[in-house]
Amino acid sequence: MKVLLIEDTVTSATIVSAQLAKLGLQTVHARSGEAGLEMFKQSRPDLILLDVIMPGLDGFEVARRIRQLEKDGDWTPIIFLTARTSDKDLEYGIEVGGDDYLVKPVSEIVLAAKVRAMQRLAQMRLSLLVLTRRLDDANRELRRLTSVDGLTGIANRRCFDESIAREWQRARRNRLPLSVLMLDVDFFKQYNDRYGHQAGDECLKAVAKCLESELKRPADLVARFGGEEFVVMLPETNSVGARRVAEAMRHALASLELPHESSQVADYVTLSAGVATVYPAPEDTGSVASMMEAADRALYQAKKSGRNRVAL
Ligand code: GH3
Ligand code: MG
Ligand code: MG
Ligand code: MG
Ligand code: MG
Repeated sequence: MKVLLIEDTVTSATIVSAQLAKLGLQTVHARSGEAGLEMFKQSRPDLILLDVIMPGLDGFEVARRIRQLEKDGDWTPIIFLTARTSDKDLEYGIEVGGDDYLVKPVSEIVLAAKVRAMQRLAQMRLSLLVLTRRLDDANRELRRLTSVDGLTGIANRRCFDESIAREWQRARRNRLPLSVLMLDVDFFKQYNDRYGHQAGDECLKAVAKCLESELKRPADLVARFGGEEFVVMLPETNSVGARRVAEAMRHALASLELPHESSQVADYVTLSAGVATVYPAPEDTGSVASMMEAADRALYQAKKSGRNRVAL
């Protein structure tokens, strides 16, 4: 533990330094408020013992400046060591940022006890910082867990719902197009029947990864909507662009040629996609739900007209 003693009177400083040395504490001594502030900046002490009456910057002003210099969450304990005995002075010392106020001369026993009290406070503060960091980590993990699909690791429905609501409002405010794709794996029930549920799960993971790798913009989002259905949000994308993305995804999955012997459209895993694009305006009364329904209807058309295709 390093102590910064700011004291203009040499005899006084010598006595306190000796007392601190007996306590096993390393002391640096500044003989003025100005020098004390410099030493504070350079040596970052664990404790400051601060005289009040000094030529130039007095102790109260030094304490005030130290508190200003400290960054958020920083704290160095300050104990005033002074000849001023009035309650008003004590009150003022605490107000400007001091943590304790001792009247000179201070006995070795009192000084030792007060130093120990500050050490205990500093320790508590450290524990609190550690706890806060753990809480932040836990919060971040919780947010991740509630927005990620457990099987595939991509966004889940909840995350999608939140994102699309936000994007819808943004699109409305800025009169920008917004597109969604509904994707559904073709004949997936047969895939499970043929290869087993475990293989089905692996297949869904591969599909998710494949779809995600087709996203180009940071604002785009692919989520697992449920079962073997996926949904893609494409902000600032018109229907031409949306269709292009849907086709790219369909093509990317087909190109993997994941074997699917029980499919009636190909001998590998394929998907069908429905595209919906809206151009909402601020006065628009439409809703996210109606856009999703439109995408779902388009998906139904894609299924009905043969699967492994994109419909608008
Ligand atoms: P279609 O081409 O019309 O979409 O036919 P389909 O068989 O894919 O559609 P259907 O909705 O009849 O069946 C979906 C199947 O997806 C049924 C269900 O067992 C399977 N499935 C849904 N979620 C999961 C999952 O998490 N893991 C696995 N392995 N299978 C799932
Ligand atoms: Mg003095
Ligand atoms: Mg389905
Ligand atoms: Mg179905
Ligand atoms: Mg399906």
